[in-house]
Amino acid sequence: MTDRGLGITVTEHLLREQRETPYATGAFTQLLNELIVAAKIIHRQVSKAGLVDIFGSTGSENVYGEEIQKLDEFANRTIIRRVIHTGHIAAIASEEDADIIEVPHQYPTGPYILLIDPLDGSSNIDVNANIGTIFSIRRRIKESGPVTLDEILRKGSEQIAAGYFIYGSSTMLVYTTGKGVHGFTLNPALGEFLLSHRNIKIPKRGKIYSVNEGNYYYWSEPIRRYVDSLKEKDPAKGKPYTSRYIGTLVGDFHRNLLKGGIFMYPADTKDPKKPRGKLRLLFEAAPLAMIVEQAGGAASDGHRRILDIEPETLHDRVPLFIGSSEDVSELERFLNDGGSS
Ligand code: P6P
Repeated sequence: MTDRGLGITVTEHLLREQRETPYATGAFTQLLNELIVAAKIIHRQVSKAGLVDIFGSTGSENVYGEEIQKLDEFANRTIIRRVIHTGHIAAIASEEDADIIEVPHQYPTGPYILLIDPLDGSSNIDVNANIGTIFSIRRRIKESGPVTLDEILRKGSEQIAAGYFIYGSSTMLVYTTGKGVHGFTLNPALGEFLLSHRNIKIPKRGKIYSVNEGNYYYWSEPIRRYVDSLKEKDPAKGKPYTSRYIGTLVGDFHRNLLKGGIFMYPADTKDPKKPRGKLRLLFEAAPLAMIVEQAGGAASDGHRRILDIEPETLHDRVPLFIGSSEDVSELERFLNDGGSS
């Protein structure tokens, strides 16, 4: 069956994928639909954040010592409330919660574990810049009983689906179930996510690099040499590259996914709080790594494929280099071969 291109709703697309998946029970489709409802509710709050008292901080902090913004908390609660009663999940893990969120006994459970970064880029909420929601879906290892940490601390290659919602000039859903990457744009008049980017493929090499250059002196020497090399004139490699940095991972990742380029959050050699960088393996790096590889790109911690890394704790951080495959490979050569371009 061929796509009818623009105009196909995400629900139609999900049902088609479900029909093409042997033994699909529809549970995954229903779970993704609940995430879509949650995103529409979050979109509504984000789009009026400037008008109601939803800005600002709650005065409390998350496990990373970061101030929890009111929209963060709202997004976290909204997603949990929408999916916790569906009967398709065994547990939820959220970047905003220290421990695994169990399904209350009064609700049925299912085979999936949902991991969420409910509102990525919350520091940008107050300035109306892109923010997003990242999700990852895994199948539990055990048949029944409470989900244990060892069922979650597993390689990203075991994810069965990953995606994000980006709240910006328009609200989009980008997701993969391992059969390519597809983008859907919310038509606010219809309240429907419509297929707008079928089978996204990231260019093999880009001309954009995204990194917080304010941390330059905290990077290792090879990383500094790599970023410096992007600024030198080398027309054969389309250099100098353009620097683009929103400060919201979903926003920077999404632009580079469509246009090509590399996003970097290196380890901080001088901040004991960020020896492995700032970004979270389970809630940010692994889901985006699944998406970028499905789109033909690459994601690495500088030495290892992100999807091969086994977490030690629920909130592990990891250095992240993600985007066009040739750009990530060049970065790795600087790190591993002493900086040859
Ligand atoms: P910095 C947002 O707080 C976030 O977690 C990611 O969305 C973003 O890529 C990164 O932090 C930005 O961090 O240190 O550059 O402000």
